[in-house]
Amino acid sequence: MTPRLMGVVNVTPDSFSDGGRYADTDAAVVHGRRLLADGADILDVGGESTRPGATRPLLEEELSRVVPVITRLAAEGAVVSVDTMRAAVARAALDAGAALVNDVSGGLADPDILDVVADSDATYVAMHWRGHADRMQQAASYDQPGGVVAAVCRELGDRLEAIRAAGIPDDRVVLDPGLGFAKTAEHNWALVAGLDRLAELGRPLLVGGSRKSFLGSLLADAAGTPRPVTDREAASTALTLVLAQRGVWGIRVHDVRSSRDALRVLDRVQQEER
Ligand code: PMM
Repeated sequence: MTPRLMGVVNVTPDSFSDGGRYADTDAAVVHGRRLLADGADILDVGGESTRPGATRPLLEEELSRVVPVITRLAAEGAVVSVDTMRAAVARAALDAGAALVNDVSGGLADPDILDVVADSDATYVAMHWRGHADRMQQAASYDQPGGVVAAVCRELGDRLEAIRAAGIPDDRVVLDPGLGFAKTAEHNWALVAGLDRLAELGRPLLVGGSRKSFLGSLLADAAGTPRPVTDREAASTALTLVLAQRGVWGIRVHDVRSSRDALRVLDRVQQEER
């Protein structure tokens, strides 16, 4: 099956790839419409930057960034996801029309978020996470047998238990390995190669690798300077194709158009094979 494309609408002044570009409501709504026209299935609206070292916005700030954008895009018929770790933001976003809660902490940052989702009919995306952005890179060590893939399976399995205990049915849960979150480039590649192991948890997978720094370091120049974030699109699109061939449920991307084109090419070849 063709994976869903989740287009990123960051309403933040400081996200690593597009921070500040869509920081006001109107600009974010226009950007969301553009992503829909480009072929997004879901719009992921976020008001907190999670790039390494970022500081957290106040609750009120986060609410005022995301709620008006979600209200408008959902009213226009878009399937909207809220990218938040806070229960109060999830609740307000669901009231504003969001259909998914994308929690990069998998319920660890604010456990009440699980009750909010349980009380709704929203889909819950639980990402693998080991701590807030100001300290996550210190947590990037996976020394147990099986390395990063085994650790992420184990830790996401624990989250799944907590999610079930909160009363969220399995058919509303999607898991995400959390590329770049408490992970080095090596860890990210191991996880992409090890997605089959994660799929054994029995839930669909969402993966977000678009424009992340492991692509920048892969494409570093001869002097070792990483490829800047503005020039990682072809690699991001290639990653979309790899992920689609591995059967993921969804792919979170910034440039929906190039990923949609790639998926159409893949789909056309697969039609021929059927
Ligand atoms: N990555 C970012 C933010 N939210 N959500 C999920 N489910 N998975 C991800 O990999 C993910 C995410 C960070 O990237 P951004 O700053 O470009 O939004």
